[in-house]
Amino acid sequence: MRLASRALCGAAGAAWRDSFPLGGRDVARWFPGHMAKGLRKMQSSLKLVDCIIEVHDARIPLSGRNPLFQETLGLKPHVLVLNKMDLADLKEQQVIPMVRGLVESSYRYHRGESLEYCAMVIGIPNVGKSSLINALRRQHLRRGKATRVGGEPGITRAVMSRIQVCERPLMFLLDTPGVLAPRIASVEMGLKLALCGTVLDHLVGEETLADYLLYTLNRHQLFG
Ligand SMILES: Nc1nc2c(ncn2[C@@H]2O[C@H](COP(=O)(O)OP(=O)(O)OP(=O)(O)O)[C@@H](O)[C@H]2O)c(=O)[nH]1
Ligand SMILES: [Mg+2]
Repeated sequence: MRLASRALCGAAGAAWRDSFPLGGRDVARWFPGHMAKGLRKMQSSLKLVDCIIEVHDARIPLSGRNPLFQETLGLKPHVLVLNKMDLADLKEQQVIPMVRGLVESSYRYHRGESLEYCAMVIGIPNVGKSSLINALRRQHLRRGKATRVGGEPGITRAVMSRIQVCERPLMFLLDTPGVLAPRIASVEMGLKLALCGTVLDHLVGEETLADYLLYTLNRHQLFG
């Protein structure tokens, strides 16, 4: 009710809040065991791959970066994918040629002789890593789902065995669990992450989250 009355009050011409009161709030830590374990396994799987595909939610290109990835997995060539751009046509996506070009122009360590390409798909939770793998497989191989997808964070819980996504060039992808930074840098960042479904709502508080969404929509004059 409080939210609805604020929206109505705005529609009648009252001033919008130009800042969101964050004082005294804190974001609970959310770095469950499967993330720490997943990250260790991702590090030890680096020797199996030529390239890293880092998937982002296009709505939070800055808040959605996890600095841990650069520190721990930064050695290999990197492709950044901005996912959830629903207006983008999948047929236009260039992930496979880009990975191929990047691998061919990079040093491949002990994998120099290998004729196949392998990349690890990483990112924070729920940004669409597994969906991307299934979509590439469907597009290039016309084959069905190979990894589980779901609407809440934490669906993929461990580094999976490699999944073929293309025949020419022969390419495999490793799906991995979404990994957040162990400490979310600010409450506002936590709110953005939660609104995009990458952290659980209760960590920032459902009411605060709803209020922040309303504040953001009002600021952008999105009254629909
Ligand atoms: N609107 C929209 N939703 C998407 C897109 N890609 C994935 N999703 C949805 O986002 C949710 C998460 O997708 P997943 O592929 O499971 O995400 P993930 O990154 O593998 O998640 P974790 O395994 O939990 O880390 C699902 O509900 C998907 O249907 C997209 O391009 N647009
Ligand atoms: Mg997944």
